[in-house]
Amino acid sequence: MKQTNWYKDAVIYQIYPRSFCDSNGDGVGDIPGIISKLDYLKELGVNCVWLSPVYNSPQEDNGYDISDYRNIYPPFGTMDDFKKMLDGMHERGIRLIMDLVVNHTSSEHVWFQEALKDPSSPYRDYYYFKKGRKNGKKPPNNWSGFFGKSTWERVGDSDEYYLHLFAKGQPDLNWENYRVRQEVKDILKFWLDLGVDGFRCDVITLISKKQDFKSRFPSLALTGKDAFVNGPRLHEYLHELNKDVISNYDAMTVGETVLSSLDDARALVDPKREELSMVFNFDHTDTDNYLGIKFLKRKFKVKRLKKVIKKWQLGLFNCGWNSLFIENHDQRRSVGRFGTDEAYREVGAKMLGTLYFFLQGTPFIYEGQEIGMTNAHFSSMDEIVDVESHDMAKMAKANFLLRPLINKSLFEVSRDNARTPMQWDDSKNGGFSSGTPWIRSNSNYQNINAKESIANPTSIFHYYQKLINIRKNDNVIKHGDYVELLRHNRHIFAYSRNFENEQYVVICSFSKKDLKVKGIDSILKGKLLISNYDNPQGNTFKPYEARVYKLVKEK
Ligand code: TEU
Repeated sequence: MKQTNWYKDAVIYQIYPRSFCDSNGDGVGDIPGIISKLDYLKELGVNCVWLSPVYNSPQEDNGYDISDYRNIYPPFGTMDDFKKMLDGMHERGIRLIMDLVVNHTSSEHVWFQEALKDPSSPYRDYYYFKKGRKNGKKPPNNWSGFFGKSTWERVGDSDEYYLHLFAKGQPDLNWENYRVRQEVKDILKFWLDLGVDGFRCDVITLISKKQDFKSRFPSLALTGKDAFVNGPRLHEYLHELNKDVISNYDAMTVGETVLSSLDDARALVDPKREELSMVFNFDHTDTDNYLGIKFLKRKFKVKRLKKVIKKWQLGLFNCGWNSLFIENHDQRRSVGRFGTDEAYREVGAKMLGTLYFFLQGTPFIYEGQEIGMTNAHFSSMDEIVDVESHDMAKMAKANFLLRPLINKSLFEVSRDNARTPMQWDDSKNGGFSSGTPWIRSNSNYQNINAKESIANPTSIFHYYQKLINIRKNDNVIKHGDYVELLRHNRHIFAYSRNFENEQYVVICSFSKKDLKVKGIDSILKGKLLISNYDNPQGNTFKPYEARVYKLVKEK
């Protein structure tokens, strides 16, 4: 099948179904709710949706724990609803990529249930069961997982444990077993044959593990990661999926590649190797923490952001393709983040949008980002549902060294900040549900909601609409090179994109004060493509001002 690389022209909207739109008043978003909002997505202008998991699941991790890969979680709807939604998207020129969670299943998946019931069942080898140390009193090794605790859970009072890099209801699949790989390929085929256009591959860099299962030197987080991140057979497995399934369709894959370096990423997306179409890198989300640990918050600095953006823009130029994002369901909201201030919500959101939309790659927008939804400002653990936050809170209780660090930042960095219900209008619960939402709505829905944003021509929504429009068939954004400008300026992030005789110059201020920017006089002569203020004042930039100029060079 010919690969058209359509994803390079896509703007992708992420839907977190639980929080998007509830059609039946049970407090949980659902697929009929999504169907009712397809015209909204069309109006925004996106041409692809990434749907977070809708498969059957006990929802310990809101669907990232799948118990049946071929059926829909009943509160979200039915397979018929799903097909209706897919058709509705395709009719509107919107593609759909599914979340593929195959590093682990739910512990309620029939494979795991069979494996538990009978140690001699072939399903036992679908997972990692290992004998504990000290006659089973201690886990097989000292590895610690993504939610802070040991990666091992004891099986009843036997001496065996099973591996789980995330919550204990998410046992890791054993990809060494060719039958597991066959099962995964069958799942991919099932959804592609239904007409989906690709997959966002959850924690795909964790699927291959070193097989020694020995303890490692303890570290503050993720002890043992050299054994389970970017494991020895990762590339082989991805190539196998691509060769046997993906390449038979015009489908794309974007890997969630936690802890991957630029070199790892280059190999993963190198078209010649036939592995993934794109990867998500997280370097920019670590510009406001220490050691890549989000609980260890650190003051944001523009220069750190400049450095990582440049690294990835140059690093994948002509040899790969970036995915671009500032929010998702695991990150807190970008309003008030990355050097912006919630008090300057509108200009700040538009500035960040400008900054990443002119980069090379495929931009993603997370539901609510396009209307400038804000963090939830939680004040009690009772308001928080997320398993990661609760696991972290437990760890804080148990570890007096980490306690002050975690407690200090937990409310602020909890993933639930991004999971409060989508704010559609100023009615009860922001129009998300007529019942009681599964998680509380953000109290500011009366002012911040989609209805208001659509009615207001200068809203963040309309700004995003413009950004999306500019990208359509734009060669400079798609093919141009990246040149960093004003490198030493601590408040201005500026770069140019250059293609043939055209140049775009993006200038973004991260200052709350008016700022005179030196050295841009020749740029100011260009045509202003977009700006978040009405009347730009020469070389004076207002708080969080963003401008993009187009210059045409004489041939
Ligand atoms: O996330 C993987 C992942 O690395 C995150 O858990 C990350 O460490 C954390 O959220 C940062 O705060 C994916 C999914 O996006 C996430 O929602 C799931 O919980 C996780 O995998 C397990 O499937």
